Amino acid sequence: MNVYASRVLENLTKQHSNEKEFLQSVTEVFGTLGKLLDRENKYEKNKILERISIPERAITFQVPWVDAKGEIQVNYGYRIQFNSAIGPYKGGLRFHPSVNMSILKFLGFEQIFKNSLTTLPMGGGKGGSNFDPKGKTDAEVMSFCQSFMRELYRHIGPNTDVPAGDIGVGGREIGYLFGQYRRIVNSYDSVLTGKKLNWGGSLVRPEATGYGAVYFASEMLATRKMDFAGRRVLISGSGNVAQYAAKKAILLGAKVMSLSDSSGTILVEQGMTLDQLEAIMELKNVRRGRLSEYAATDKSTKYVASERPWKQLKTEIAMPCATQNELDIDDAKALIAGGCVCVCEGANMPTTLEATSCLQSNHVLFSPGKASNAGGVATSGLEMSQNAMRLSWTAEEVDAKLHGIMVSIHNTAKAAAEEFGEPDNYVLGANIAGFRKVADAMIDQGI
Ligand code: NDP
Ligand code: 2IT
Repeated sequence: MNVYASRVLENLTKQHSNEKEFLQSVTEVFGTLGKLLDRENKYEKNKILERISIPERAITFQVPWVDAKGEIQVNYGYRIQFNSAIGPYKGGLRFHPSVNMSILKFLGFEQIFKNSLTTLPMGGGKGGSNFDPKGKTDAEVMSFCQSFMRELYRHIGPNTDVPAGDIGVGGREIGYLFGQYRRIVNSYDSVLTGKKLNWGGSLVRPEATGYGAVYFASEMLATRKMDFAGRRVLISGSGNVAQYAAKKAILLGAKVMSLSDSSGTILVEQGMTLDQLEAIMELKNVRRGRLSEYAATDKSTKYVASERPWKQLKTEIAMPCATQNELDIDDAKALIAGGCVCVCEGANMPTTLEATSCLQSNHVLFSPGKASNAGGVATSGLEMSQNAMRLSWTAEEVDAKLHGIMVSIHNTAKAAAEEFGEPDNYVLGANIAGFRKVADAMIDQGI
């Protein structure tokens, strides 16, 4: 690692030794900026690494709410406003019991570079709560969301900070949050994205992250004269990103052989049909059920409890779409042994650092989430544009823009990787391209 980058990382590690995920994401980014930092000393002179790795603002608050038994519950609420050099803070809200400062700082840090890559004017932010929506009634989720927004509203705004969904936050939660914002502020602001269509949402936003990841993987595969048709694909997760990655891959003729949740993996060795996927989506999205329940009703599937997909079947393409650090070094070795040629991250930082270098040194095409899952936030940007113009584009228009953005992110990352002499290193390319734009804006704007 470059001397300047390692000095800043060392200081951060001393200050935040307990923030494991945050330090992992900074290590990944700083570890790839060496050649740029060697070439240009303006970044060190302007203390850019020191400044870009501390959130401009980190808000923590209490979220008291009343459960179905009438008991008061209290959760932690957070919003990390990481960097606003190129636009208002933008990034999702995660509701999951594992949420803490380290996880939200890693997600907010990644979001800075991801949003920069989209070509749209958005800064980086992330927020959420350790609230667990699983097993809660709609009324409990509403009570929680209203209390969360009772504090958050004063920190956000259409030109300040525009949150959206992430794990545990979908259309239902965005609805309750938006309703509460509108009531308090008395203004119909474009202050959240991922809204439902009938009150300001964008067509294709639900599909955007998964579709975008498949568009990105298609571009990587094309560099080796390959595509999705007839290829075996393993996907993890069964939420928003995984569902639509699976759908687009099936539409392109691929054999999608798995989905998973935190309890286990469902396998369909012959490849999932669109009908099977639709039934799974109905179970997950409407009835909020588990994959094990689906497997019990469909004899053509196999359910493996407590396992992730990577060691279950040989695959050519792997798409981790669940959560951070869900693909480790042993999984990477198993994928390589099984003939995998492409790992495309749909989730944020699903691959450990060790697994990433193992895949890269074995010439597996590897895309970091900040490049390949950027279609979600890019389409959030398109939702903001439509809201600002008070009009809506057709599904075809939004999908064409999303596709164009994913091709552009691929080409930008590839060009930066080539410029710095590592043509296959999409991690390096994405980090340098994403960083350069934000860092130069910070220098232009002074301290
Ligand atoms: P959802 O809540 O819709 O789905 C999450 C999925 O991941 C579920 O299948 C869930 O299983 C599984 N999962 C969550 N936490 C864990 C865990 N600790 N261990 C194992 N499995 C887990 O979330 P999304 O699909 O929206 O998000 C998935 C990933 O994609 C996240 O990393 C998110 O940050 C990232 N992402 C999302 C975007 C979006 O637009 N939604 C945009 C870009 C990235 P279970 O039901 O058992 O919890
Ligand atoms: O990680 C992400 O990019 C998201 N969860 C989507 C953020 C957004 O603002 O749409």
